[in-house]
Amino acid sequence: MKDKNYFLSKAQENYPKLNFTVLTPDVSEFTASSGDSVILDFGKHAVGHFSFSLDNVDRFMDAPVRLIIRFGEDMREINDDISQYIGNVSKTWLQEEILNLDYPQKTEMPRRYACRYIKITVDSTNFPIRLFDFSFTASTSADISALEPSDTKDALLKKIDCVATDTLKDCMQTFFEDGPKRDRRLWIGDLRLEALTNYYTFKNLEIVKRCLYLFAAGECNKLGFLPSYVYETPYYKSGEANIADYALLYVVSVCDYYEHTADISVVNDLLQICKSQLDSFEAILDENLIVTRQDGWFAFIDWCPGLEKLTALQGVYLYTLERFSELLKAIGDKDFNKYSSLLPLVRSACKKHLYNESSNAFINGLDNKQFSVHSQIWMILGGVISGDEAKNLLLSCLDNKDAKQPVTPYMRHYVTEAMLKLGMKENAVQYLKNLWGGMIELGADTFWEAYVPDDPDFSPYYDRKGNSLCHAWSCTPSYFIRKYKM
Ligand code: RAM
Repeated sequence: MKDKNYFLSKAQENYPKLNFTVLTPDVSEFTASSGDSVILDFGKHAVGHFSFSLDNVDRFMDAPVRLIIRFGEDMREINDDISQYIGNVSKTWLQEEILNLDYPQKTEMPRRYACRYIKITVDSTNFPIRLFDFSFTASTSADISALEPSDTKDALLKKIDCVATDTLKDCMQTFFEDGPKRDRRLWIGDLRLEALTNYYTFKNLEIVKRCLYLFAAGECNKLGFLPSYVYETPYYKSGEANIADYALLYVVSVCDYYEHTADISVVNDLLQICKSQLDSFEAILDENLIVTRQDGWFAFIDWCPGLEKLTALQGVYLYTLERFSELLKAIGDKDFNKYSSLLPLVRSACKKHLYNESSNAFINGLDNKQFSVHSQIWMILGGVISGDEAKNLLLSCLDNKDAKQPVTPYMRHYVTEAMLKLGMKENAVQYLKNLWGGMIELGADTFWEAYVPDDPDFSPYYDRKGNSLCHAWSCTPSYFIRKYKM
């Protein structure tokens, strides 16, 4: 019987091995009195555990020493005044500890951090102290020795590929985390893009299987959609959101997995769940085959403020239907016709009800007449329009200052994919260079959760300090560069 316990046991069978590397910083020791501070630079972003030693200098320390230890994914996080934090994600994600050390000792900090820099401030000590033996034990389930360099001849793309694989490596722990600083959770949208990139880089199939099974064990909401995220630690827990686009992208993730492995046993285990995701979506279409608005956090698409999402969501549905039909065909499933016959019907419904002939764009009442890149891209990916008509629309919406624009590398992944689908490889290369290259120009060692070129402080959470600077869904340039031989 394929129940929660079965899926969890399959997830456990595929528990990945973690690889550890010990990193040392640029500074080897530091002598300090109250008020002094030092910044350690480990030379690259890493995820793991920090240890150091404390000793007296001349006189026995006489009283406890109080240290403030700040971990920063970049230098801005080291220098930020976190007392001013106003974000809507918990301030406990900001990585800072106060340690009171009673005696000279070696300290192995128990919590895991994501950082390149560590700032140690000696808040209080009676006599000068010596800090030394700094060490950071980094972990990842990626096997670096399995990573072949990309073939690209382009220097910037090469650099982007390295930063992208570093991003993926640091998000690959005992499952695909969305961000090792925050939320350290398994989300479907992130899983899909991490798995895709992993097929072309570290090729760790166990972790993909594990993540697919972890979702299979989750609790669906009353509409029938899978949880959008799950917790794995300290025990398994199904997440509280059930976003429809993520539920659909779970199905796509299973299709991707089969495409890359031809592993029918996993597909057989997950097929019924995939079908039920599409059936649940079909159940919320209106008589014209267009999705109806539902309560709560129903669609994600992107963190763009004020975004209307239903047209884009409808595109995700088509995209999934197409991929799922291909899978069913490949495995000779009896329900192939049931799903594939919907494709042309839903596509023509979209053209009829969601496309505005006078503006040559998907601007419609469903989304309060909002013009967004998101709607156009997902309608293209859903196959509602194609050829020159689609190319012109894609270029014009990206160029239009009045159109809602993507704010995450997640949505920009799908913009890039749409370009490649339309054969616009040159545009795709330029797009990767501008957007991901833009983060590198600003000093990124790993790619960020959100990036708006004109507004480097942009945060979906109202305070940049809450953003994750090593975010799974931003790792896909390596997928594009390697798959499309850029
Ligand atoms: C945030 C994270 C995660 C994403 C969800 C929708 O909490 O950035 O990566 O998948 O939002």
